[in-house]
Amino acid sequence: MTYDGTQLIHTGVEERDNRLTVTFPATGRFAYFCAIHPGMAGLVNVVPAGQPYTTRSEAWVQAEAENRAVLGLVPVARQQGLAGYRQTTRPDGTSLWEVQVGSVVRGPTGYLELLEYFPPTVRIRAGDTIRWKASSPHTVTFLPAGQPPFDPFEMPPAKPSQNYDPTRLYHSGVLGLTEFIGPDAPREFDLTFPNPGTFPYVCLLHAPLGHVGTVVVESR
Ligand SMILES: [Cu+2]
Repeated sequence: MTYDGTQLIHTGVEERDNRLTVTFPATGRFAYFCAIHPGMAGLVNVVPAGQPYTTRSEAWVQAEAENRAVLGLVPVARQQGLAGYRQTTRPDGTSLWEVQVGSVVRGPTGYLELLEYFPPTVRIRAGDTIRWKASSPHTVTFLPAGQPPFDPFEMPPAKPSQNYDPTRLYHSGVLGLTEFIGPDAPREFDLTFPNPGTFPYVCLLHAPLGHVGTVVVESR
């Protein structure tokens, strides 16, 4: 594939673990970006013959500076994520818990996202409801015993009942695809937990990176 700035090159989202090889026949500065992750952008600077490339040590120095800038945003992102954690008592005495999914902070050299549920473990009482809210791409997925993880872009959302039943699959679908679909993209998922127990769940996009959560339900 060659790119001179006049045509579209798009990997798509389904071709996972894929490789894209592009040849740049013309000099110039060519910007590219990830259509899913806001602020994830790159630039290819094609210099004329005879001009030096970016060396590995230059790239390293720049990356280190960007790392320092972005890691300084971690406390801000954590605070922002936990700011979305709320408990509301409903007329019947049960609680509605709001849990933010992921927390994005934009900085001068890019953006930082914490791939977490805020908080990762929620302790509630039987009859309470949790509402998860995502403004970036994540899932809330409760896999029944024996069901392996799957590609969340392939499987439609599943909510067989409002009351959580651990023998069934509950899957929000990919929430927060706002940059991709637009403002109408689904952002929320809620479930009621009628019975005590400990129920692990995962984000199918980021579970290998540690994006997992637990709901601990105590008797009322
Ligand atoms: Cu995630």
